[in-house]
Amino acid sequence: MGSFNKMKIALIIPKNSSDNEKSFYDIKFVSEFLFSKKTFSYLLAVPTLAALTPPGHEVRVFDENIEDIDYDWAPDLAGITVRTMFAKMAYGISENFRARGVKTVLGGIHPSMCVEEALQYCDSVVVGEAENIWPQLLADARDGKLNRTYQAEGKVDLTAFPCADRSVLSGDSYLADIVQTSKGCPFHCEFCSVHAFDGQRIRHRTLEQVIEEVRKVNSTVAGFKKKSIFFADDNIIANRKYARELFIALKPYNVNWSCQASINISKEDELLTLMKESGCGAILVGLESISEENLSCMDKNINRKHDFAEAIKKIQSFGILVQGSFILGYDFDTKASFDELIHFIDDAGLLMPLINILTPFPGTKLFNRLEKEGRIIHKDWSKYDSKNVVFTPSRLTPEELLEGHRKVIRHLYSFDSIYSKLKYYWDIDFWKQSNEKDPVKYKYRLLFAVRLCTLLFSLNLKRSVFILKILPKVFQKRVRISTILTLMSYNDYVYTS
Ligand code: B12
Ligand code: SF4
Repeated sequence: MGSFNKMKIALIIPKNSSDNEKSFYDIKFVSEFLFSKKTFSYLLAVPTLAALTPPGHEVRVFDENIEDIDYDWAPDLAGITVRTMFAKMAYGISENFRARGVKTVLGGIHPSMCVEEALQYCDSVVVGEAENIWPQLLADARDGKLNRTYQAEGKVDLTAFPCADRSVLSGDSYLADIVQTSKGCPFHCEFCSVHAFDGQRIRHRTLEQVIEEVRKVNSTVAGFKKKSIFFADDNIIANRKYARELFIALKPYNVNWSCQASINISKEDELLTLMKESGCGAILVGLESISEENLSCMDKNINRKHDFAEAIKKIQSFGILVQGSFILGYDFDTKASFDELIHFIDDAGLLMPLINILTPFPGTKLFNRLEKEGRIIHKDWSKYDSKNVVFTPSRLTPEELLEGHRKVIRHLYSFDSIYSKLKYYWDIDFWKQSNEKDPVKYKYRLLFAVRLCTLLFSLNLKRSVFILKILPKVFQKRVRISTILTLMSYNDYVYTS
C-alpha cells in the first residue's frame, strides 16, 4: 500500500423538511422561542461514520437542520445519510457536490431500499450497515476506484466497533443525545422497515460500551439544562435481562432519558421501577391503532393482547410519561375513526400523542401490497413524512384522511386541551421525582417566564390566555419547562401547517 493520503470528508445530515414546512418532529417553534438554532437531535449514523473513519482524515459534519453546507470547503468525498422523507433534499445536495467535482456516497435506509434510484444521483451507494464497509470505501475513494455499490454482508457485530464520535457535531445545538444499545426487532409489522433492514434478531452492544458512551454524553448541556438521552433502540426491553442490567447500570449517572418500548412493558413492574429509578422520564409506545382489525391488518398482534387505557395508566403510575404514537389511515379506518381516537386519547389523558398518517415506506410489506393493489398515488418522497396522504385509503378518500388527521391533531393540541391535561398532571404532581433528576435552574425559569411574556403581545389570543394561566406555574420546581415548550411547539405545528 502506498503512503497515506489524507482526505477531506464531509458528512451530511440533510434538512428534515423545507423551510416553510413544520412537523411534530422538528422544533422550529422551540428554536424561535430560544432565539437560537436548536434541533431535537442529530442522526446517529453521522457520528457513527466519524468514529469509523481511520485517523488522519479531516472530517467535517454539516447538519442542514442547524447550519448551511460549506460547499467551498471542497471535500474529497461527501457522505450523506438518507431517510425517505428527505431523499429528494439528499439527492440535491449530492448533485451540488458532484457539480463541484466532489465524489458522493449515499447510505441509510432509503438508498438501501431504493438502490437504483439513489445511484442516479451519486457515485456510490452503501446498502445496509456501514461498519464493515466504510474504511474500505474510504481507501477505494482515496485510490480513485470507488465501487458503484457496497453491499453489507450479514448483520454487524455491534460489540466490535467504537462508540459514535460526537466531537464532530455542533454540540450545543441539540436538545438530546441519541445512544443506541441494540438493533433488530423480532416483530414484523407491515408498515415498518426495521425488521427488513436491521434483522429480526436482537443484537446488543456490551453494557460497558453503552455506559462508557452514556458517561461521555451525560455531562453535555443544551443551554438551559442538562441534555437528555434518547435511546434509539426500537424496543428497549426486547431483551429483558439486558434491559434490567442496563437500567441498574444507568442509575448512578443521574441521566434524564427516554426511549421506545413495546406495550408489554406495562406488565413489567420490576423493569418499570428500575427505569424510573434510573431517570427514565418518558416512553414512546407504538400503540398504532385502537381498532383490533387494524392491528391485525398491520401484523401488530402484540398490541391486541393489551387494554391500552389500563397499560397507559399502569406505566404512568410509575411516574413515567407514555408518549403514544398512532397511525391514521389503515384499511379499517372510517370517518368515525377520527372522533373515536380523540375520545380515546382524551379519556386516557395522553399528554403528547404523536398522530401520524399511514406512510408506505419503500422496502416495507405495506409498500409492496399497496403498490400491487394500485393504491400508491405518487412517489414524491418529500411527502412521505407521515403528515401527507400518498396512497388511497381503503374506506376513506385521501382528502377525508387528511382532513380527519388535521381534526384530530387540532383538537388534541388546542390550548384548551393542552391546558386541561397539563393541569391534571400538575394536580397529581406527576413530575415530582423527575425534576429532582433534571433540575432547571431558577435563572432559566425566569428567562422562560420573560420570554413567555413577550409572546403575550402577539396576535395569538388563545396562546396569550394559555400563557397567563401557566405563568405562575413556571417557577414551581416540579413543573417541567421542556414539556410546556414541547406542547406549545406541537400547537404551533398543528395550527400553522
Ligand atoms: C431513533 C429513531 C427516531 C427518533 C429520533 C430521530 C433521530 N434523530 O434519529 C424519533 C422517535 C424522534 C423518530 C421519529 C421519526 N421516525 Co424514526 N427512527 C428511529 C430509529 C428507531 C433509530 C434510528 C437510529 O438512530 N439508528 C441508528 C443508526 C446508527 O442507524 P442508521 O441510521 O440506520 O445508520 C446505519 C446504516 O443505515 C448506514 N448509514 C446510514 N447513513 C449512512 C450514510 C452513509 C454515507 C453510509 C456509508 C452509511 C450510512 O450505516 C449506519 C451504521 O450502521 C429508526 C429505526 C431503526 N432501527 O433504524 C426509526 C426510523 C429511522 N424512523 C422512521 C420514521 C418514519 C420516523 C417518523 C416519520 C415517525 C413515524 N411516522 O414513524 C419520525 C420522523 C422523524 C424526523 N422528522 O426526523 C423510519 C424511517 C423510514 C424511512 N424509510 O425513512 C425508521 C427507519 C423506522 C421505521 N418505521 O421504519 N425516529
Ligand atoms: S413497528 Fe416496532 S415492533 Fe413493529 S416491527 Fe417495527 S420496530 Fe418492531
